[in-house]
Amino acid sequence: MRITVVGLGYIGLPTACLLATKNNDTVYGYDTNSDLISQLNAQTFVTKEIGLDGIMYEVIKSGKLVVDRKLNKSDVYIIAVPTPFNEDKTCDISYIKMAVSSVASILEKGNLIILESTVSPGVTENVCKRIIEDITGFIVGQDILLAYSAERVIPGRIIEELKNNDRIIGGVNLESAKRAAEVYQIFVEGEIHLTDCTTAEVTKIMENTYRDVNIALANEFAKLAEKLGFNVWEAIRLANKHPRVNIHEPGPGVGGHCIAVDPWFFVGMDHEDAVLINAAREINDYMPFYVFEKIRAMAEKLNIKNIGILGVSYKPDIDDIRNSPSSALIEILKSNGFTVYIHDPIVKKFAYALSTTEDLLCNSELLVLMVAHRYYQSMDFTGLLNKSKVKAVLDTKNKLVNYIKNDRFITDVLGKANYLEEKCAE
Ligand code: SAJ
Repeated sequence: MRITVVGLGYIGLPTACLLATKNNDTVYGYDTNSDLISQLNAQTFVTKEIGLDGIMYEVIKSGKLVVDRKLNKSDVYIIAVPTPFNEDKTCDISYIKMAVSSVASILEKGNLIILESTVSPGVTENVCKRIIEDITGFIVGQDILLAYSAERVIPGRIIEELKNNDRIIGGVNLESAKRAAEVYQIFVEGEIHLTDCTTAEVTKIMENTYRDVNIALANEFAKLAEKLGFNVWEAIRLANKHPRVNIHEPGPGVGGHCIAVDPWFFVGMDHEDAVLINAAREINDYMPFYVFEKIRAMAEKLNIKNIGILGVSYKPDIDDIRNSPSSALIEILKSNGFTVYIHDPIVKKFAYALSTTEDLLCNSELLVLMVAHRYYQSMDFTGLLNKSKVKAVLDTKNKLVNYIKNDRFITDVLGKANYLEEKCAE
C-alpha cells in the first residue's frame, strides 16, 4: 500500500513515521514548507515529543519515509493540515481545500483519501467530496473512497497515544471506512470503531468541548472559592472521590491548538444554541486577565513593578507555545507598565527574550507560576529564593507554594480564599 501523508505538522509527521516503521511500501510525507523538508532531510529538525526523535531519523535514513515538497502518486492519501478558526468563529478550511485539490489533481480510480484535520461537521461529505468530484470527474464512494478519522492524541505523549488510543473512522460508505481501518491497523493497537463521516467529525470536537467546559467549571469554582472562602484544590480532590464526578483542574487559562479552538466551531455554526460552550470558552479565555487582577492586587500591596513568569508553554513539560495563557498574561502585564522577566526550562523560541533562572530571581519581585513544569517542582526554590529579591509568589497551579517553606515570602494561590490577606496580616 503506497501511502502519502499530506501535512507534516504535530500529527502528520508522527503518523507518517509510525506508518513507515510498519508498512511494506515506502511512505511519503508531503509538506509545502520547504524549510521543514530541508531540516528533516538534513536531520536537523528537533522535536521534544517523546519517542518521535528516535524513529523519525531511523525511517528517513533507511528510506522507509521519503519527505518531499512534491506530491507522489499513492494508493492512500492522509490529509493532516491545520484548521484554525475564522473571525466569526467558524472553522477555517482553506488549508484543507488546498490539500484536497492538490491530491485530486493526481488521483487515480480506486484511491482512498482520509481527512484527519479537526473540522466542523459536514466538511468531508460536503466540501471534500465535491472538490474531488469536480476536479477528477470520478464518483466518490464508487471510483474514489473517502473517509474521516481525527487523531485524539495528547501533545507530550503523541507516539504512545497514536498507537494505543481507540480510533473513530467515518466513511462516505462502509467500504471507505473499512479500507481506512486497514490503513490504521498498520500501527494502531487500540480498537477501531466505524461510523459515518459526520458522526466521526463531530465526535472529535465534542471530546475537546467536553474538556473545555469542564475546565471552565473548575475555573469558576476557583473564583467562587476565593469569594466564598474555601480551598478549591482540596474541595475538588474530595469531590472527585465520588465515583461519578471528575472535576478538572483550575489554572491560568486554556492554551494549545485544540481545546482553545475546536469548541468555537460549534459556536460559529449555531451561536444561538451553543450557549454553554460559548460561556466556557469565554471563562477560559478570561483566566489570564483574572490572574493579572491578582498580580495587580499583590503589586499594589507590596509596591512591586518587576514580575517573573515561570513557564510559557501552553502546558507542562512540552515546548509548544500556541495560544499559551502566559503569552496573553505577558501582553497584559506589559501594556499595564510592568517589567516582565520570563523563564521556561523547555521552550527555546519565544516572542520575548527568555531569562536564565539566575536573572529571573535577581530581577523579579513577584514570581508567578504559570506552567507546572516538572523542572519547577523539583527545584530547591526555598534555597534559591532566599538569595533573591523576590518578595512574593503567586501559584496558579497549586504546585509550588506548598513546598516553599519560608515566612519571608508572601504567597498566594489561585482558588484559595483570603490567602493573600491572611499572609499580609501575619
Ligand atoms: N488544562 C487545565 N485544566 C485541566 C486540563 C487542562 O487548565 O484540568 C489546560 C492545560 O493547561 C492547557 C489546556 O487546558 O493549557 C489544554 O491542555 P490538555 O492537556 O487538556 O489538551 P491538549 O490541547 O494538549 O490536547 C487535547 C486532548 N483532548 C482531550 O483530552 C479531550 C487530546 O486528546 C486531543 O487529541 C487534542 O486536544 C487535539 O489534538 O485535539
